[in-house]
Amino acid sequence: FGDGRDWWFAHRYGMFVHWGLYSLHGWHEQEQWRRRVPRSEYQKLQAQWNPVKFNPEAWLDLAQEAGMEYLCVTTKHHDGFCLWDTKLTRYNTMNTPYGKDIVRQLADACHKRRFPLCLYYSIADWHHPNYPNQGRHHEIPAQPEDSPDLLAYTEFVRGQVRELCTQYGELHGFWWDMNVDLHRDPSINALIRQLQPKAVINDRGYDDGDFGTPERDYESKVDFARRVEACQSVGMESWSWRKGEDYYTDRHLMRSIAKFRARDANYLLNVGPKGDGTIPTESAGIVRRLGKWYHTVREA
Ligand code: FUL
Repeated sequence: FGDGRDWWFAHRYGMFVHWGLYSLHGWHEQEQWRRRVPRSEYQKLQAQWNPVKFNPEAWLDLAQEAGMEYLCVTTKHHDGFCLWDTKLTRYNTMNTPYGKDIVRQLADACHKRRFPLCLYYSIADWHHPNYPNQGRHHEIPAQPEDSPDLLAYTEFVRGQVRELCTQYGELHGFWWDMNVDLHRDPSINALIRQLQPKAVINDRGYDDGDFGTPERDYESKVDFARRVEACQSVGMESWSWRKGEDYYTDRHLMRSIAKFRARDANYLLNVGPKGDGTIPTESAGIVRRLGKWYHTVREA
């Protein structure tokens, strides 16, 4: 890049975290859609959100012990629930028994140890009345109370981007997910670039961004002509914590990380904390064991 975003080339391995209301049930981050849970039902989880054991230092200790060099965390997944003190919807962590801003705590902890923080943000939104849900793949059919309006929704996204890029200090990345039918609006990434010059931006937003994002095991289809950050979860079924999850073997994940590393690509390995805020023992174990191996690879 030749600018503030160059940190990314020296930090090849990061921790991805999927965490939100869905973590309370421990089934899947797309529970609302996959199980066709009515919105009125799903949003009741907000009243149960109380991750009293959440400790950002513990997450970062694990990441650093494992040789990971940046963090990327879901600020809002497809369910629309926001993990920060947003003024643009009441569907956020402040209006819960917990009542505290998760992004604030993570940002403070990251800044204290100069650990790069990237924010994941889903454009698909199963809660916001203006999101043009049409029952497409990964979409809930519009509800009677909705008023689908792509432009109004885009302004909501812009407002949230502004909050995230102005209230939490320095960000190192913005990780979009699920753009709306390739709705193009390069002004949104331009806003991020203006407010957060170190932030790398992925390709799932309103323009092509800085890098491609192959996920899971699709290495063969990857376009290495452009910059790449692969992502993979420790669990085979879900990105968020799942009871009874089948975890990949260490060997499988090592092979995957090594493949991308050999192509000078970045790699995000994902864990899903439980509803109480702790990272499950199985996932933490995988991350730690891979870390022992990764340290030797990095130094080689
Ligand atoms: C996908 C999402 O639909 C999954 O839930 C997950 O967040 C993955 C990283 O990206 O597009």
